[in-house]
Amino acid sequence: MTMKITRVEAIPYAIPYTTPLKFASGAVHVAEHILVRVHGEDGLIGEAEAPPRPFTYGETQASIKAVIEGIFAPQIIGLSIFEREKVQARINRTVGNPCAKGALDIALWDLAGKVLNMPASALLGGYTDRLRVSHMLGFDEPQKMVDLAQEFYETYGIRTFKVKVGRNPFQLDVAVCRALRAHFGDKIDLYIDGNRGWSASDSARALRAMEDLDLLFAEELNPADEVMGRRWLVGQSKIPFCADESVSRPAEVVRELLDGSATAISIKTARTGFTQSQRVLFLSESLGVETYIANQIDGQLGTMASLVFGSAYRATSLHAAELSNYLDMSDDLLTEPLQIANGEMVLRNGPGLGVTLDEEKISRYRIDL
Ligand code: MUC
Ligand code: MG
Repeated sequence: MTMKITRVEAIPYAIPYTTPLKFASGAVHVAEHILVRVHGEDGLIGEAEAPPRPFTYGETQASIKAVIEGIFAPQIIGLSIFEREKVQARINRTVGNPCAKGALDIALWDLAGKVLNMPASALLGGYTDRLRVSHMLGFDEPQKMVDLAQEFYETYGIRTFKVKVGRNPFQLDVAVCRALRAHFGDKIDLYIDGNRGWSASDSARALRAMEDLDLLFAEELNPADEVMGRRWLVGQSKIPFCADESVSRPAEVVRELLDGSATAISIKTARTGFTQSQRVLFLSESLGVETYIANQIDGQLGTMASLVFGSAYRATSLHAAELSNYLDMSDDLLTEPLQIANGEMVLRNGPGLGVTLDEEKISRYRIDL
């Protein structure tokens, strides 16, 4: 079947957060994202969301729009929507730009699903229809973070929390984790994410100070570029040490694992789309390395993409997935908002990603760059 890509749009929009997320490498107050729309020749449109993370990958709303419209679109218009590997070969001649590439790829999968009238989850792997949800808790005072966790525990049934750490001195973060464990006992699972905020030595001390808190994972506590310090730290960690922003493509996964700089891998569809996320997943799974679906502070469209990919495979269904931080936003673009109940999010049955966007909301939040 041929079905040509006829047009690619990159639409910037801005939606404020009601609860801004603060973490060691930055803070997010407004979702300044790009809606990517890939048009097929039959009039169907594939859609995906690119959340720029300037402080992580160096992409901005303006750079994503520019690279999609100016560099990628001219190279892929005219290809069949099913020639995903050709699309990958062409866009990966350009290094970097993970979120621009990720959204383009997800929009193509969404379009393929719409053309075939099949859910993208079934095209990917069709393992299950739901994932347990993990919520990310941004920086605050210990009691406020406990109160917020309690609210998500009661309202949505969420039982897994990723605690942002990486502050200096590290004792404040240790106090937060201790307060959460004291409040919930063994009713919740906890893991931590440092966003490169600590040194190797502080990370080691913090992990020792939290040894009794039964943490599931420690994520990116110090920078992977501190090569020897990172390897030293990972070598002594008693829990899997997860690489996140240091693994924005499969080759980086290989380097970190071979180097002893990570023992678990976070998968974010926002930065590796579906096609490169498959490579990251299959590589990790084949090596016996655990993965979990993480959050790039996605809106609802990006969150649905994470659910579609994560639920399609057994390995990514084993751990709770970070699918809830869209709840911190004041509004979103979907006609029917996502739902979390009993700590789970369930797939929609429609073709592609299974969601539809509200044109009125797109016009309301659209901005000119
Ligand atoms: C995370 O896991 O690091 C913070 C920055 C970013 O790019 O994603 C978030 C969450
Ligand atoms: Mg992280």
